[in-house]
Amino acid sequence: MNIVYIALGSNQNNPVYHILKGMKQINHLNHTHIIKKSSLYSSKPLGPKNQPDYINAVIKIQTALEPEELLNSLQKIEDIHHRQRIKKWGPRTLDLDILIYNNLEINSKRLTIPHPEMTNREFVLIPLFEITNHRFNIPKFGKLVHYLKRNL
Ligand code: ROI
Repeated sequence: MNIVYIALGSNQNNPVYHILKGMKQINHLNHTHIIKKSSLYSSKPLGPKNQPDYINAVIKIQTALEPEELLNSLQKIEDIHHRQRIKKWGPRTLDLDILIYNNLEINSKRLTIPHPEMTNREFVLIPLFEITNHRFNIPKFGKLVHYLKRNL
C-alpha cells in the first residue's frame, strides 16, 4: 500500500460542494481510502486576482494505484466537475494535485512529484501541517515547518 497526499482546490460554483464531493469520489476509487482530511481553508487567489477566493484542503490516502493510474483517476474526477463549469474558459471547479507519493521523486512528462510548487503555497502547507506533525519531512524538500515559517 502506498501513502499519498493530495491537494484539493476550487473557486467556482459552490467550492465547498466540489471539495467535499471530490473527497467522496477519491474515497470511492478502487483500492483507495482516505486516512486523514484537513479542514477546509478559504484562501485568496494566487495568480490572477480577478477571480473568487478559493477553498483548499489536503487529504492523506492509502492506495494500491500506481502514480500514473492515480493521476488518470484524479483527472477523471476533475472532468466530471469541469462539466459543470459555467464559463467555458473560466477557472476550474475542482483541481486535484498529487503532492507526495511515498518517498518517491518522479519527473516524467505527466508527473512531477513531490509537487514542485507545494512549498511556495501557504494554501497547501497549512492544511498539510494540520494532518501531519512538526517533524514531517517532504521528500526532496525537507522539513515542512521550515517552509511553513518561511511563508507565514
Ligand atoms: N490560489 C489559491 N488560493 N488556491 C488554489 O488552489 C489555486 N490554484 C491555482 C492558482 C490559479 C495558482 N491559484 C490558486 O491553480
